Amino acid sequence: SLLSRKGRGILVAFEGCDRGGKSTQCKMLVDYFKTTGRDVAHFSFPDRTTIIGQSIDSYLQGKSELEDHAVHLLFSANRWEAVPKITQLIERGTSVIMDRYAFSGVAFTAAKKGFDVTWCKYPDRGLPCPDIVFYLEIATKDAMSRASFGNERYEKAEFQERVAKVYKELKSDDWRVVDALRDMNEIHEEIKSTVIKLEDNVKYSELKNLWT
Ligand code: FDM
Ligand code: MG
Repeated sequence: SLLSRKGRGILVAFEGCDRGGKSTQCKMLVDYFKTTGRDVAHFSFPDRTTIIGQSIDSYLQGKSELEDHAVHLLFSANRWEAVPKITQLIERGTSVIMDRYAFSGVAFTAAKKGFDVTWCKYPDRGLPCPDIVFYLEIATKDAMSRASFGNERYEKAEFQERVAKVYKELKSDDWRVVDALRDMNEIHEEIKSTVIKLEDNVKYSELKNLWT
């Protein structure tokens, strides 16, 4: 596809267990992009505003039950339905910062009994591949001492431990593991400098496809 003269936007994903500060760091990075005049868009998954997202939201709040494979596919479909928007933004030079992505999809489902990572990855195979993934690493005991988990499905210490184990299997060279226990401004500085270094390298390259 044609890349504009200013180059494409970069695709950044934030991942990790609950209470690692993903949303805070996402917001800080988006604000940094805005204040420096870069075009930027912010996505969070699940996107609870779509029809698919509403079923996911109801499931997460425990208001409805869904079969485990079926809900896995809904989470994936909720990403695929955003792909036309994401690719158009990237191609037109807007960077996209995502709070959770396919790695959450795999980590949270594969943490359930009877699921394997290979099966879990398949529906997300071919999605736009993030240029970089920031994994905010936090031990479950530290996450729990930050604030008690809420009432949503999956917000339990034992399950989060299992999720963390799957994330470890998913790590690749495009991941930066960030120690989430540090001061949020310090973490932001580290993320910012990593993104700045990366920017020029990816601007004129094609976006890759995930897990292909
Ligand atoms: N989650 C999130 C999944 O189980 N699969 C997915 O594909 C995604 C994107 O949904 F417990 C889980 C992770 C978390 C919950 O996420 C909602 P937020 O970040 O707490 O809204
Ligand atoms: Mg949550």
